[in-house]
Amino acid sequence: LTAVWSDTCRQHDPQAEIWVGVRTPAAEVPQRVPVIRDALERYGARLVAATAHGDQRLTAVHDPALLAHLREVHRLWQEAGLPVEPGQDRVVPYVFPTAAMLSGMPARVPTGVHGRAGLWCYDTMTLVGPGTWPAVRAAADAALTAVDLLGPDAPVVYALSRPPGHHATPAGYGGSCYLNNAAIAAQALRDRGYDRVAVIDVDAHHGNGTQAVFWERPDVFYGSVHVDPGAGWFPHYVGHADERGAGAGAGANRNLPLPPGAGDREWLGGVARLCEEVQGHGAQALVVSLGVDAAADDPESPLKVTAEGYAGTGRLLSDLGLPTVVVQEGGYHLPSLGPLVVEVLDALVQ
Ligand code: SP5
Ligand code: ZN
Repeated sequence: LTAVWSDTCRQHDPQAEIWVGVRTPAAEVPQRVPVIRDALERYGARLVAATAHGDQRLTAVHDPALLAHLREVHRLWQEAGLPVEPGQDRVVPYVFPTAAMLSGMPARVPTGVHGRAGLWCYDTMTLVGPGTWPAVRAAADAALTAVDLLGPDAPVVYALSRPPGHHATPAGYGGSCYLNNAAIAAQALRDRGYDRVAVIDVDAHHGNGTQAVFWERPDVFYGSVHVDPGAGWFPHYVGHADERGAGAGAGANRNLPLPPGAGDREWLGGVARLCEEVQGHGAQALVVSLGVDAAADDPESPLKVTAEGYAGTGRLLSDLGLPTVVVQEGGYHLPSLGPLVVEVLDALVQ
């Protein structure tokens, strides 16, 4: 197994998330990087350092203005002298343009960074600090390096991308995600000459960002199994079963929401169905958005997938026999995070 990582991914330290108005300790912590890295090392993976890639690979998926905003916002926030509580020097928007945009009236982009921050961010859980941009950039570079390394002698390559990416839309960050590492990898595979690519998302949450990127695209299938957003779970607004893509992409999107409390049987049934759809789509390469936050002991989802369920997930993905780039998404229970990632990867490389 080839695994790409970057120590720079540890530099992002959000410290907290503001959830329903309450500052709570962050679940998406820097320690996730060494925890997963150590498990890969014990497993005997070949660890490769991520290499730098140009911005064109990112702007193939994202609005260049989102990149510019993420690169600069923390510095502008500091320069504006906005009030911060001691030791909590993080960007959190307080006003969002949603209602103004939906009104149909002309809405102006504010000049002040405290007004403008909500234009690019859709929640209060996704904080930006001084190390956020280098880490976000390194996470995308890890995914792109995994695409580079994919080949006959490395048919499965894993990218330890952190912070995660699947909630990041073309022009909006949220859900602890800033740039969409999996979508960037899928587009890079398209550009490498794979005419049809599939993304299978097994994070506990729906990948609204990846779905948005490929919504009208027939060449990139997106399929996800996740906790039902209609039952009150993030990302709340999308991820329902009737969302099938639009325009030329109609039919190339499949959501399989599960009720809270669902375990291995329902989960593996969903993964198996996504694999069938990927075969029907005629995909020549696969990206797996691998979150392990559907685990029974994970604090961020009510799903109850076991270690055996994750091994079964890896076996189903392996049976597709496709060149596969695996990109890390969620997974927040630090004691089981590394072992569960290895469960999936070990089954996948067989
Ligand atoms: C990539 C990914 O898994 N993103 C997850 C985003 C969903 N987070 C939802 C947060 C729900 C409230 N969490 C509060 C728990 C206390 N830390
Ligand atoms: Zn998740």
